[in-house]
Amino acid sequence: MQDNETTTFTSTFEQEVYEGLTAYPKHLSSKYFYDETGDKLFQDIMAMPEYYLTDCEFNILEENKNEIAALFGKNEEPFSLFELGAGDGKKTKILLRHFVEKGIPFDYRPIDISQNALDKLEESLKKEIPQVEINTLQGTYFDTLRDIGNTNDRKKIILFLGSNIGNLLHPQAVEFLKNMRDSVNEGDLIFMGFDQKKNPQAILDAYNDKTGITEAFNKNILARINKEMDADFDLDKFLHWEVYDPETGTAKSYLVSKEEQEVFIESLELQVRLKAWETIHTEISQKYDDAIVEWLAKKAGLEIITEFTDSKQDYKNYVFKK
Ligand code: AVI
Repeated sequence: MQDNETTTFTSTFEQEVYEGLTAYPKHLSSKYFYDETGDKLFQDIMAMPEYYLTDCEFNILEENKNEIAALFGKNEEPFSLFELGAGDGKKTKILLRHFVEKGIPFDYRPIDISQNALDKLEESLKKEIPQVEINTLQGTYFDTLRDIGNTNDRKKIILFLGSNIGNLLHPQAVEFLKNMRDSVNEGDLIFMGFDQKKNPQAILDAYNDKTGITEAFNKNILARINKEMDADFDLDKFLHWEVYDPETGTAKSYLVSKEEQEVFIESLELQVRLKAWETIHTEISQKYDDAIVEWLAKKAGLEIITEFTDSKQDYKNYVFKK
């Protein structure tokens, strides 16, 4: 609930919706896509043939698991494997299974904002790979990176898969990498996925599938505002629109108002006016090349020690140290 002079809100979500929809041009943050429906839609996206990122990373881990095991488990020193935004851990299980088979000493510490996701992951691991010692950590990236920084009992490896970093603008990505750097010690490693620049059409197809799953995912932010802030967005009055700039490597998602309309958000006591074809920018999905990743690493005080990729170089996992 906001009051006009000294605007106060009951959550950061409310505050950011207010600020984003009273700004010009309008914007909303993609971090708010993820409620239960959004999580489910993202699972569906990852299973779509157009969304090549998942298969690429899956194959890179499968093809290189021996080399990755040698890198992480160097000198047979036990390590803790932290994973930011672990989700269902599907890709990580390739590594976990392999480490167990090779008798590599490690424990797994998945981190996620959703306790529900962590409970499910723990349950599935107990069934599928019961030898893995698992300690879950619930929280935001920011809080948990601080916790990781305070944990110094073992060598640390931090995984950040899925090109999740791509949802951050470059200055935010540098800040995030700096936080990562601050949470590790000499000898620790950071293993991250970065989707690469490629045929622009493949990128547009991945973010604008014909079945409309990505459209529903993008519009879920309006559905959430309807549910959680008592608003009356009519989802059919918006188009999902994707653009990709092959020069900068930035894919951008928009919701475009198909007509002039007014929406009321009860909890914010806010009337939102949209002109016909006015945009709400919702997400960036940055694509990278070596030069961009090297530049980000340098800015954050990290060094790239090696990288793994697929035959077409569509996707890369880089390994950083401090
Ligand atoms: C979570 N993140 C890395 C996904 C991406 O590719 O930007 C989210 C997504 N947006 C549309 N499709 C998938």
